[in-house]
Amino acid sequence: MTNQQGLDYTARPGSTVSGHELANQISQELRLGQEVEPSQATSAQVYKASAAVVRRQMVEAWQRGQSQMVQGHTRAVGYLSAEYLLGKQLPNALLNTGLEAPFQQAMQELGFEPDDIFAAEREPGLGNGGLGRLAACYIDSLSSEGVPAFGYGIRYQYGIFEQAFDQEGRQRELADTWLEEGEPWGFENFGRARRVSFGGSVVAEGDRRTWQPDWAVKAVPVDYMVPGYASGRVNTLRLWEAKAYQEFDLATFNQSDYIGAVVPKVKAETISKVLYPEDSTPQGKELRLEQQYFFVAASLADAIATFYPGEREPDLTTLPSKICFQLNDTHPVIGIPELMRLLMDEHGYGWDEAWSITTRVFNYTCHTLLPEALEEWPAQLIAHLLPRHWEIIQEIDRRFVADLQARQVSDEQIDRMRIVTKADQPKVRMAYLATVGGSYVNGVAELHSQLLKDVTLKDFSALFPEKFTNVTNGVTPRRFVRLANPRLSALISEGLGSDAWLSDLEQLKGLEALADDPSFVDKFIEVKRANKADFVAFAQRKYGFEIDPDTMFDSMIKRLHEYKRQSLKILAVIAQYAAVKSGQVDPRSLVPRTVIFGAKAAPGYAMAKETIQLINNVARVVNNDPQVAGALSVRFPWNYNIELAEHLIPATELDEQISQAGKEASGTGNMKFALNGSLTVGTLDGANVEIRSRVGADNFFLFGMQVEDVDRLYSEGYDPRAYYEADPRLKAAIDMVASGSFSEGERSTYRNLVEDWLSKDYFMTLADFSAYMDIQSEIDEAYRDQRGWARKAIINVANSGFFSSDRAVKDYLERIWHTGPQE
Ligand code: B1N
Repeated sequence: MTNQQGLDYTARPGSTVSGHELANQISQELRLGQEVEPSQATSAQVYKASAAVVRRQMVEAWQRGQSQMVQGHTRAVGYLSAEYLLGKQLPNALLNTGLEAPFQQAMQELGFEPDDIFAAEREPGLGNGGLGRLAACYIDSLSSEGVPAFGYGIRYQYGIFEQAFDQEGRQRELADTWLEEGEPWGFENFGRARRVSFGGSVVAEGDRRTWQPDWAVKAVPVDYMVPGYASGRVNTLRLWEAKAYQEFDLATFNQSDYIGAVVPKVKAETISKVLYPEDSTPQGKELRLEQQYFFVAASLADAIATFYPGEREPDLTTLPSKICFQLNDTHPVIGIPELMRLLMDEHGYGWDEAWSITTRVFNYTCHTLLPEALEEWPAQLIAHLLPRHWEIIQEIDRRFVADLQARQVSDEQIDRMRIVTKADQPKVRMAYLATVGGSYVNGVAELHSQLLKDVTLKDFSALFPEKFTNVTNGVTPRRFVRLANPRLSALISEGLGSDAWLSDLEQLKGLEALADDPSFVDKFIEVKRANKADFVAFAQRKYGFEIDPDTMFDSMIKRLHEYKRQSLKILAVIAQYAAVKSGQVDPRSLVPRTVIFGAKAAPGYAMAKETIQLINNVARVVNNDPQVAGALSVRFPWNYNIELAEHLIPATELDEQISQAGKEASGTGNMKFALNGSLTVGTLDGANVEIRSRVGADNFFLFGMQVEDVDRLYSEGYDPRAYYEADPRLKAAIDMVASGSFSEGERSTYRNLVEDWLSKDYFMTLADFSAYMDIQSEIDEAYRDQRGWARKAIINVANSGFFSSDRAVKDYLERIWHTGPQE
């Protein structure tokens, strides 16, 4: 039996194991590996044993895939990403390897509840948000499509911080101690450790220049298996951990400097200690550059060692036929000068040959439009940390400028395009380096790619149009539909007659016809109702919330950022509340809603943190006011992560995607919601544009200014106060915040927010407010017709197959990587 990629279904690693056999293996693992009798084992112990057993089931396929990759002739993909937001591994590994049913049986036999076992896993939160989750979806799809691939990244000891709220509703950050009790999936592969060096100087020997670094760390790979869904392929996610060469300096210790003796170790291990918690706004910190170079240098050396095993003088002119590297945003771009250095200084190639190889193996994905989010490193910092790379970057820049001059580009334009800025304190523009040093540059949604060409990288796209392309993001339907929403999945399979949609998501189109089948609509409504009930129970258990299941679940889950405009949502809630309090609106006339937020703010982002505090306090006031009881409540479950997303998305009816037009590169939550039968209220931004055009304008709640409107208003001069004066609903809402209604009378608590709204409002929240309130009334009207709403939701599901990460990966294969499944 083969699937649509022509791969052998029966090659699923675990497909031949029975439940009873699996139970025996888990029992054995408990007894021999953990010295506990199965009947006495805790959930955590059973989880750990199960992971070990499942992992063992994959080893053979993993090794087979590795040797086929090295011996075969299919170009592999090396995905270079500083972030992987993986989520829990056990349920996903069971599904992809075909071990789900045997595992259920095994747990029954051993007397455990699978959900209790899954609950014991700590999720690896090695990413901030969409960018990191996208990397996780892509490695899943690469394996599922049978493509030989590596994910390369960093095994942070502490992932994205754990969020808590204090008494005042302010965010508190706690360390994410996910490795506290060990972790059963990663395999520390000491045999493949690499030396990564820093600092020092460059010395000339004849016409050769060599780097003499002054310190180095050991990069130890921790390997994770990435099983494809029903593909039989298991790829590797290789996350590097930094270790000291000198664990302990005995000479220093002997001088009684006990602390001094461990300083080198601490310094080395700091590199992979913690994930930077900034999303979309990188801070130019030295440690961050150390992290970037650390994982990229180790990965490039590892890839060369993998494809030219044991070769002292490999023919690296063949490297582009072996592997290509995708740069996930600018974070790994230091890999371009690093490969140049390897080729020239360590393997003796000349500049031109090295450049020809380098520019054919790298490609760059840009994930942003915010100018402040494009990384620029102070030249001084690079020169200090990586002196040889700094020379190479200058030479790339020099040659690039010469090339531009030869093309008769004006001096003014050349200055705009320089990789190294002309200034007293020059900077290296990493996005430009990536554009010049690779073959392709892609944006992550149609609109975003267009704006990259028209605005952000305009000069480059004018001169090198063939480099620019688009790949609209996608999400894996295995984790975000099949595992997160088993009820809907069963209904889809029933409707379509099979579960083949899980590896060919465009098949969802077949559901469209069922949107007018009353019995299917009934079942769909029943699925959503049951998912809502599940979420109510989950939120009660985990957060102590009392949520009324007979309200509309209206969710906004994403990083807290001004451009995403959580403040627009909370202002609308306040306006609604104010209208009830002032007697203008009868609460019984409202469609009852539960408004749910999930968001972490970067710890140093004051405005975002103030917004979190405001949301928490609006929740406190509104939820305790009997006047709106049953009509409006606000919930802010803390520590939004993959697990919460997996519970909330299937239960949501209305999804908020309300960023200022032209600011959200793509969004991927929007795709997950549409696939799970929520309707979107959104601006024409990022992938919203493509979602709306696929599901149809009637099935999407569009509002607000478009990119051109935003540009026009900026150039005309934007005055937010005029909007405050013009819409009494807005005025009432802001006045309520300013007067201390959500701070026990204290007027200064939200001063920064209020001042910003009235005087700057860079993302034009106030300008879009009226349109947003109006669309919410339309949404209420639509929701009153429950069958009509369900019909729209079904049409959303049916037309969202395009947003599978399998499709996105196939686009990359065709447009950028020029490779495919292992032959
Ligand atoms: O990448 C996602 C997109 O869907 C989102 O629209 C986009 O905002 C997100 C620096 C970033 N862009 N840039 C980042 C993350 C961490 C960091 O340190 C930048 N994240 C995005 C996937 O394409």
